[in-house]
Amino acid sequence: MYSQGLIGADGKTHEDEAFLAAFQARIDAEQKIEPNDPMPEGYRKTLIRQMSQHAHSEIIGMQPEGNWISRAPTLRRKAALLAKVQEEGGHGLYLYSAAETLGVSREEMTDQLLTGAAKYSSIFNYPALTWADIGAIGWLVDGAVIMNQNALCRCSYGPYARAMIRICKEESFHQRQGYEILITLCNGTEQQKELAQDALNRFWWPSLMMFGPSEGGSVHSEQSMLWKIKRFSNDDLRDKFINATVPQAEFLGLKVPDPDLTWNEEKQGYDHGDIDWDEFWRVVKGDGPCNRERLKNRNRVHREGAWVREAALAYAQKRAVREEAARVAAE
Ligand code: FAQ
Repeated sequence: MYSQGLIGADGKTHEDEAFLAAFQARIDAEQKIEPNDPMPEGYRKTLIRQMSQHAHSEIIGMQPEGNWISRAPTLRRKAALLAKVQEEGGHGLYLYSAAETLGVSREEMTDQLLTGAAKYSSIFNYPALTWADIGAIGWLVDGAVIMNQNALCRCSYGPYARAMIRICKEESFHQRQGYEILITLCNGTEQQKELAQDALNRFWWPSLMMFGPSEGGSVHSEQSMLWKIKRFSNDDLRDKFINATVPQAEFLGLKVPDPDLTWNEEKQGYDHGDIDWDEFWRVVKGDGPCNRERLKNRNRVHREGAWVREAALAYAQKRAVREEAARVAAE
C-alpha cells in the first residue's frame, strides 16, 4: 500500500561527481538552495517526499481534533480549538505550495494521499476518545512537532525553511493551549485528573514514535543530514523531547507511563524504555486503529468539495477572460 520508498534519496543519481561536490560545498557553506538553483535529483525527490508527507500529516491531523469542535466544553475552548484546527489546514496548504516549487503538482500529491500511496504521520491514526485527549494532542503531539520543526527552520531548502518559521510560531500556541487544558483538568476533580492521566498513557508512546525509527531503521537520515534537510537524528530529537516533557508531566502531577524512564546524570538526560517498533510499522503500513477511517473521511470530503474547486476554477477562468478583454481594450 505504501510505496514511496527510496526515491533517489541515496544521492546516487545521474549527476557527475563535480556537480555533486559543488552542490555539497554550497550546503556546507550554509547557503540556502532556492527553486531555480541546480540541485541533485535525489535532493529534489527527498524534499518532495518529506514535504508532501508533512503536508498530508497537517491535513489528516485536522481529523482527530476536528471531531471535538462541536463538543468542546466552553465557548472559549471551542474558539481556540477551531482556530487551531484551521491553522493546521493552513500549514498543509503552505507546505503543498512549498513542495510545488520542486516541480510536483498539488493534484499529484493529493492523489497520492487519497489513494493511500503516500505516508502521513503515524500519530493521526490514533483516536481522540475524550476531551483530555485534545489537551494531550496539543501538549505532546504539537510539543513533538515543535521539537522536530524548529530544526526544519534551518533546513537547506529556502521555501521549506521559510514556511516552517510561521508554522512553528503557530504550533507553539497550539502546544500551550493543549497544556492549559491539562492544567485545568489536573486541578479539577479526581475524575478529571484520571482522564488526563489516561490521555497521557495512550499518547505518550505514539508521540515518541512520531520522531521516526531509531538509527538502523531510519534509512534517509544519513543523506538528509549531509544535505542539511535534517539537522538532527530522529533519536536525538526524541531525547530532547523527552527531556523537555518529563518535567512538564511532573508539574501536572501526572506519571509518564514508562517504568524504565530514569535520569542519567552522565548524559544529563533521561534514558527511556523500549519503543514498540512493531506497533509503529503496523500503523505506518495502514493497520493502525484509525487508518481506514482517516482515509475514508479524506476521500469523502474531497468528493464533497468538488463543486467548490469547480466554482473556483470557473471564476478564475471568467476573471482571466475579463482581464484579457480589458487589457486589449486599453491598448
Ligand atoms: N509516521 O528514514 P526515516 C503535525 C517513515 S506534522 C509515518 O527516518 P525521514 C502537525 C518515513 O517517511 C507531523 N511514517 O525518514 C499537527 C520513511 O518512509 P518512506 C509530521 C514515518 O523522512 C499537529 C521511513 O519511515 N511532521 O503533526 C514516521 O528521514 C497536531 C523511514 O524513516 C513531519 O512530517 C512517522 N512518524 O524522517 C497537525 C515533519 N517516521 O518515506 C495536527 C517533517 C518515519 O521512505 C495536530 N518530516 N516514517 O516511505 C520529518 O522530519 C521526517 O520526514 C521524519 C522521518 C522525522 C518524520
